[in-house]
Amino acid sequence: RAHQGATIWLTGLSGSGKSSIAVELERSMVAEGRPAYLMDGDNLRHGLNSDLGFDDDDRRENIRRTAEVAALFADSGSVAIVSLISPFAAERERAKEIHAERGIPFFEIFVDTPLEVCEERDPKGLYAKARRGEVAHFTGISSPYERPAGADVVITPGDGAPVDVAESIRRNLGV
Ligand code: GGZ
Repeated sequence: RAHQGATIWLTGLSGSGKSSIAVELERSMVAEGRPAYLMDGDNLRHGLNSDLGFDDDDRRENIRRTAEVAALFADSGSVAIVSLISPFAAERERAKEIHAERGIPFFEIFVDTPLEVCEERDPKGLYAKARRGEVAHFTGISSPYERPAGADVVITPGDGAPVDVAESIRRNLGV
């Protein structure tokens, strides 16, 4: 194949900024003629995963399906960019294994934005709703987020604008 595929998996809280970074990663690669495709949790939940909610079992299934689809894209030579809260360490580990079993490079990016910052941003008002008890199982409020221990890259709010973070991730990973 002309291109070696890979999966870049961004994990972090709602409002952490992972989607903004993911968009810049995709834009930057496509601008160079590198096949790249963004899979965003929020969007996948309108189609492929429209039957899933936010309890633990549904999140596990959400992560599993997305990992399988990402591996297919990556196997075709594309860079699959996944932006999913993916709060459970075991399922992120499984996503990594699915790729390893098929010899596909897999990179985990932890967008480590503190809960207080995400809640302050609250772009969709979901944290406020969760605090009022109007959204069940909200990550960071009423549902756990297990922080990754061995991420390939960790991003914190001081690291700069998404466009710059995306470039530094690409340099760092050599993709
Ligand atoms: C977390 C929720 C919830 C609950 C709706 N908990 O910031 P957003 O709005 O645009 O993206 C979030 C998205 C999370 O879906 P994921 O598929 O990434 O989650 S997971 O990997 O845990 O399966 C958020 C919105 O959906 N949202 N309800 N209860 N986020």
